[in-house]
Amino acid sequence: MKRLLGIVITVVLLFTLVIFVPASAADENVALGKPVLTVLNGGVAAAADYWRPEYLTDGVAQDTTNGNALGWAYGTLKELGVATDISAYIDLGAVYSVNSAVVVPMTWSPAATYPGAYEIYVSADFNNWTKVAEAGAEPKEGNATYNFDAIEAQFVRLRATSHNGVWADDLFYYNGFGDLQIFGTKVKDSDKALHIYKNYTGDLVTAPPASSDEALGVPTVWTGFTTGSLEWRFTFNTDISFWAINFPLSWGNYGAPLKFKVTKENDETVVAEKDIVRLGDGGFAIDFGKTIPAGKYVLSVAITDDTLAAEGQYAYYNVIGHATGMLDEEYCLNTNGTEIEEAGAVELFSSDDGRGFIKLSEEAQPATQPDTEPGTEPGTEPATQPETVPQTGDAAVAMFAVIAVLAMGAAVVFVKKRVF
Ligand SMILES: [Ca+2]
Repeated sequence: MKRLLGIVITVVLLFTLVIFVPASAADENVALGKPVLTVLNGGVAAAADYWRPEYLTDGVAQDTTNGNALGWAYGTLKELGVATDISAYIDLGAVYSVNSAVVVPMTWSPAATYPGAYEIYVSADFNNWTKVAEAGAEPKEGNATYNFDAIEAQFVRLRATSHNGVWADDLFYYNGFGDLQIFGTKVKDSDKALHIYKNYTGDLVTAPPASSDEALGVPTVWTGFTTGSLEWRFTFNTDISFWAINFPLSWGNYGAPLKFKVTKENDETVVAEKDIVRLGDGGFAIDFGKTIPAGKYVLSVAITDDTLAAEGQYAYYNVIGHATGMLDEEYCLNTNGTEIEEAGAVELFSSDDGRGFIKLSEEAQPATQPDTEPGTEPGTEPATQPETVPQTGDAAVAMFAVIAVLAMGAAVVFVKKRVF
């Protein structure tokens, strides 16, 4: 591992430092240091500390003083093609008049890690989004600057829609960004924020699940194993609207097809649904592409393939991990078939202030936010387009191996520990 780390550091030193230039003297990078929340639809985070979401707003292509801060990156299954739907949301923390965005490519491996197609949206309320920039799938060298008519915004969404097709290993395409900078001036303070509401008050229990209750000691929610149902149903009540459901701790095998469905608790009306293919272990968020109003709901997580493995159990499984301080049955009901299960750790992403999970017996609040498809505004054409200079880098080849090892390492360790 030291040798691999050496390669990383060498590459970092070789290909370094893109420093930005503000759009105008009066404007500053208002995204600098601001919190980033990512939603990997069908994707997996690059499994190493080199590619963390917060490196998207640390102000530089890569932080060489930190050694490892290469940017934000993730992968999606190669067999699904280069199209992807991955978003990073930035909360600017106040309302700013913004007029320029700068996308800084990741630079530790020229060409290979330049971002593919993306779109940038801004919003004042997290419901109505205006597209201010977009770019094609070609790898983009150098900073891409987008100037647009000044608009008041607190939230920024960077949505990646394709990989550049260069950065890959046997299983995954990878995509990454060195930095996203938003320039503007402050208009006013805001009491809104991107919130994460949890159905637990303690810490995630990260020990991997075992196959029997005796060995368990760690309550988890299983879907699709040797026994039980292929569907887990989670009934909950909220006083806030939410736009994504996050499972911060989860295990699932490669290729497991899952359907997520949110229905109203009282009349089974489908409010939102989404299909994904699991790519391996790791937490993940489901972005339903709309804001779901406060209310009482049933979340169904179902494996849609009941194929059996040679040993007789279901071929696919999905596990939702546990945490300490779980809310009890007054707040959340968990059923797997007819069995009452332990609660899985669930988080709601919201821009509302509220209590989050409330007792099932409480009267649900009326909708506080309209249903809005993100990015449906006509948007503003970008004033400039990035230049395209495709390149190849031999150093990238070594890094592909490193990333593949890191990404798959956790899954391999887990599988070895499992007893089916
Ligand atoms: Ca950065």
